[in-house]
Amino acid sequence: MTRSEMLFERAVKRIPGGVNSPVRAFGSVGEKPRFIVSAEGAYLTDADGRRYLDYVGSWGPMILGHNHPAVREAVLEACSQGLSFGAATEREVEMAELICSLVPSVEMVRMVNSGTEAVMSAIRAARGYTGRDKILKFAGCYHGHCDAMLVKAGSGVMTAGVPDSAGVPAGCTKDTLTAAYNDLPGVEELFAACGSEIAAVIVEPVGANMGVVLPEEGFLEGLRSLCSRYGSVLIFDEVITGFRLGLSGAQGYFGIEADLTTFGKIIGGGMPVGAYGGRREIMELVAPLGPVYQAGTLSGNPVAMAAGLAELRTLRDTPGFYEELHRKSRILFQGLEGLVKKAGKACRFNYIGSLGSLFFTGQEVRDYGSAKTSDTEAYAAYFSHMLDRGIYLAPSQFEAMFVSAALTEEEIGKTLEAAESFLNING
Ligand code: KE4
Repeated sequence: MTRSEMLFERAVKRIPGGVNSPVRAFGSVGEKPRFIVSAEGAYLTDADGRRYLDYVGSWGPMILGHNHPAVREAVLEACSQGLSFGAATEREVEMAELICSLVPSVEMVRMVNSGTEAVMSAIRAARGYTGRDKILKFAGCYHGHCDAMLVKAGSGVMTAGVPDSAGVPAGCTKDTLTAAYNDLPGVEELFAACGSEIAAVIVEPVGANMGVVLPEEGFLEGLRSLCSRYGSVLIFDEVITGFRLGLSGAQGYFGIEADLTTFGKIIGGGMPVGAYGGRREIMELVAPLGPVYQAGTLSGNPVAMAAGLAELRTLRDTPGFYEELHRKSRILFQGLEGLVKKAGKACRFNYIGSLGSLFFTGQEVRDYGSAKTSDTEAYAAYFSHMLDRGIYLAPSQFEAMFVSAALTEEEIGKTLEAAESFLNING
């Protein structure tokens, strides 16, 4: 029995599913989770001393690679000054100023402790600002686990949202409408019917929680113009894309400004951090300034701020950081795309910047419905094949590959070799 197996045996006795977040249980790939003890650069090391090239990167924060010296030293220095004060600190001011300087649509920002908290708070601010109740989301987009967002995918656009989790009262989802990603006509129809009741549209500007799904030409622009026309708040959930696609995230990449934006992951540099921010007239409604209540014991925690500031400043101050990250990502993604074409296997590869997904389906993947045609058993076989060769991919078809700057072309070549051996065997 491996040490990871022994640890998992203990874990399942005291932690639901043995993990503190479901995807970590490796359930959908039929493997037992590897317990990680350390990470450095592009590599994870598990409890049995096995090293893996990491394409999860803690689900996004590790864009610089693991244990980056600038982040580590900033955290150690902050720790030496005390871990938490429950009081205002300079680092929070610096973080707010930095985010506002990098994302033009963000005039004010509030720190929280997770992406879920950022989304929950942004929705409340949008409802407080508009005095409306309805929220429109898209099937296949994940915005954390606040009740209003746990809505059965694909529930009729016009009908009240049906909870997609036990323990969520129907009342919490009745005002959540769901449309199909990239289906602008469907959204236009919905706005025509009840646009005056819609407080906000929340969208992942690049879908990354159904695998990677790109917005089609005109989709985001259409959401922007509909929200402006009907006085609804456009919320870009940039928990993944924020500072991943570039210093101004997806809004900079696509040239579309959101009214509110949610952040997480990279802004914490690996520590628990989320944030929401946007137009001053909306954010000024947030307590203690206005009537929209939101609070948090550890929000803006000085150690977490130190980690996030070090990461964001490194991204901002490293000349050509994103160009190089995207150059290496293209080598990997175009290499994988070429392999699936050569193997003739029913596969599709979607990618943008340093995010990508291999789908085991012959269909173009443009929304949740098409993503769900993917053969998840084939993905599980691919995952295990790669894991056995020291390549650590997302343990689910419906997640993304996250490329970090620590990856070298040699390691990308090793990844492509491992993928080629799978596709040749299973082509
Ligand atoms: P957290 O509450 O997990 O920090 O963030 C929720 C969230 C919000 N918005 C988007 C676009 C997200 O992707 C997430 C969380 N992402 C997942 C990965 N797909 C986190 C991994 C996990 O759940 O363990």
